[in-house]
Amino acid sequence: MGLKSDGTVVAVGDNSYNQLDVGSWTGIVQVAVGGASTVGLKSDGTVVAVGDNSYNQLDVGSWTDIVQVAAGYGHTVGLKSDGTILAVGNNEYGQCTMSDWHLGAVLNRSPIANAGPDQTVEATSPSSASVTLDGTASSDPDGSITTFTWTGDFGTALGATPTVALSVGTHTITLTVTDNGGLTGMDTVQVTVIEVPPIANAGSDQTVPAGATCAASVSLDGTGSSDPNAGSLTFTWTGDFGTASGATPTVALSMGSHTITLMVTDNGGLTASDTVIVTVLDTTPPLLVPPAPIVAEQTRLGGASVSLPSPTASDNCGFVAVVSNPASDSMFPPGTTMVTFTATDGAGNTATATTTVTIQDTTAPVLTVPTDIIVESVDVAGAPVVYTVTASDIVDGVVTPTCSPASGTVFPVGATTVSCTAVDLKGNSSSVSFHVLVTTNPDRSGGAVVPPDTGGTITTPDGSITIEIPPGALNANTYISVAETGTSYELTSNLGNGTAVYGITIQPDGTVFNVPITITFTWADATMTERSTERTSKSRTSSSPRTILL
Ligand SMILES: [Ca+2]
Ligand SMILES: [Ca+2]
Ligand SMILES: [Ca+2]
Ligand SMILES: [Ca+2]
Repeated sequence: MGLKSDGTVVAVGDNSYNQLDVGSWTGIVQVAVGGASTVGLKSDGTVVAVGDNSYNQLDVGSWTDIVQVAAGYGHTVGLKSDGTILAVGNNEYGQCTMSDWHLGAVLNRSPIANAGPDQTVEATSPSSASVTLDGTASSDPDGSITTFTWTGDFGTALGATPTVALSVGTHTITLTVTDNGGLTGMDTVQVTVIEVPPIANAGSDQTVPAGATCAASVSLDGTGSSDPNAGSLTFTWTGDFGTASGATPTVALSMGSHTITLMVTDNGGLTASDTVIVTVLDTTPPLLVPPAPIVAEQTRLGGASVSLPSPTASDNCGFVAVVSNPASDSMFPPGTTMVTFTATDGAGNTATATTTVTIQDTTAPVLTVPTDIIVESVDVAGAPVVYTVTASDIVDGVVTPTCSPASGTVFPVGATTVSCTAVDLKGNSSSVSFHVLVTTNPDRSGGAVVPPDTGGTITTPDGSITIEIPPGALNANTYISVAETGTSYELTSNLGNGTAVYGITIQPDGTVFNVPITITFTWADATMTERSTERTSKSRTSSSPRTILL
């Protein structure tokens, strides 16, 4: 018969009375072997027995508080904790009669261990917790507990309330108490240490200005995150920029509002999340370069309409709209007008720049003068000549010109240059001249220069004209004559028909002109001298034809 430390019993040998049927026993603290029986004392003070029961020596089922058992050939004896004796079985020899036994000493009873209730605690440091165990509910029924011994995966601790370090997880801890009599009691307690999740803090919402490319480089801040049990943290940021790691990453964000999520993970694998909103705003005004100052010529009394060149405008975020005041193609008054350009970007940022429009009048009046005037005078002193000269200015309208000699003046015989000048209100002036040729009767010698070096026009209201080409030009006898036929004038010359000489276009001989006729000289180097003239009329034949020496 053998009692194992785990409270079970093994047996070998004669089993004719089933005295070895102890395989199912547990919790046994003592065994006794009788003649053909086996008795076991359980830790709870009860007794079990198997084998020969012919003397009722197995009738121990009602026994309690037994602290020791013994077995004889046909009887079983039990010692109770109070010192009295129980006995069953063969009493042929009075071996079961022990009711008057008086035991002088009470046996020591085992202490009862109490390791406290199971507990679950949060980790107080990375992956572990300091846990206080409590064995103060242990007791000894007849003495005192002298030692508390706790054992577990942490090792061994002593005392009623030791503090031990336990890792995250579930631990079974055994308390063994020993009383002053050296007996022991055992109990177990389960302590579970749980990881504490971290606390995420993605930082304060922030607004940042967009940069030159309409984006911003933004620093995120997760340093406000923590782990209550001081675990290490890893940081993962996600948003429309992608993902970033670390407590304070820098990410590139486009213009607009971005919601970014921070997830922190502690060393125990627990996570927590927080979000932060980052808004990227365009705060940069457009770049505006105005056109150079504009100078335009006045086109009417009120000024001029001016089409303004566009300024150069750009913005970091692309869009920009430009307006001007006054608008392009407005009527600008004479003088200098400030023009203000305003550029506005998509975010409403504005920039202004100015230029000037100056309307000026630098255009002189235009003079209208008569063609050269030929007047025949019966007075060798000359003749009064009346002419009309007008002038107008784009801006000022009609301008009164001044001419010298003035209209109505007596012009001397010969050619006189009349110079006319018109000045507008801005002082712009223009001058034009023309000629007045006063001729006299044919008896007068000498001649007038009409006009020198420029050619000219002679209008003969009537009469005949002979034009001779001077020596050195062609020959001394070169001439062109226009003879009155009575009803008109006929051209004759010795130059042949259709010949052009120094710009004179000669008509064929016999060409008949209707009066009046005009002969035009156009070559530049000719000097036309009227050698002699005679007043003629359609009513009579000229006896002294007018001759012009070229
Ligand atoms: Ca005790
Ligand atoms: Ca933690
Ligand atoms: Ca902008
Ligand atoms: Ca003018």
